[in-house]
Amino acid sequence: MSFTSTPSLREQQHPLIRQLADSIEGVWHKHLQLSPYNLAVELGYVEGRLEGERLTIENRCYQTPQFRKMHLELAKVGNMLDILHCVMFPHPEYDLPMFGCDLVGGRGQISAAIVDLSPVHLDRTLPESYTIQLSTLKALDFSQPRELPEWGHIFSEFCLFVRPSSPEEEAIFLSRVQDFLEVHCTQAIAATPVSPEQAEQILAGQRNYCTQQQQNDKTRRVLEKAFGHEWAENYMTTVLFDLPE
Ligand code: BLA
Repeated sequence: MSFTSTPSLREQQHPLIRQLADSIEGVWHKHLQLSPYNLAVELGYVEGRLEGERLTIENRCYQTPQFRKMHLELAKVGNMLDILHCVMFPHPEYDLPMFGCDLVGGRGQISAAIVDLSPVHLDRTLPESYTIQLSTLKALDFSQPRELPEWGHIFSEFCLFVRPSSPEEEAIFLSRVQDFLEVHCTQAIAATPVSPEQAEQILAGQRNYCTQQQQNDKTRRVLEKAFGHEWAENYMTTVLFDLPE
């Protein structure tokens, strides 16, 4: 008999989502000092119904000395839609960008794969140490790049947004996410706190990032259809893209 709680949803997801979830947690465990971050209990595991299909959401959340909240979410709508959503929210006392990753797929095909380290400076630049390291990564050439929506101006010049069209492209995407996380985690553990004035500006940058992400109608529509308008609004502003008090 096994007493470990198996991540039930993970096994049922598209292989790229499963690999990415394992890989994200692997890099986190390798570099960071993780403690649990408690979401409201009723939001850890959620079920609703969407067009006759069951929508299941499974959340994992951690915190570390550098990150206020590190959120990894897997969601599944029947056999139609598999979703991975991940955001790392730094404490505003550190000059660190927002790591974000979203994968959306259905029926064996990932339609949207996006990863970025997004700036929180008012002038939309990343810390110089990030720009230097990210610039050394080799340029990638995907056969189906995707266009960012209007609110996508929050993303950096290093943002990758594609529809991976082969197992090779899926592997390249996975590997780029790992590269971003390696850069991010090693930068984060070396970071020192900024002045209160700078922290205030970083908080404003994080607020802008979250406000723009909340404009994603595609996410909102899925959640609204399954759980209703009010629930979706609450979930988007308190779980997916919340801010510190
Ligand atoms: C797109 N997000 C989408 C799509 C769906 C969702 C259905 C459309 C897929 C497609 O166009 O092929 C749904 N995403 C969800 C749901 C959740 C989710 C329901 O995370 C959570 C329960 N989104 C993020 C993060 C980023 C992000 C962190 O959560 C980026 C770092 C980006 N998702 C993102 C973008 C699109 C998208 C840019 C395309 C939006 C568009 O084309 O309008």
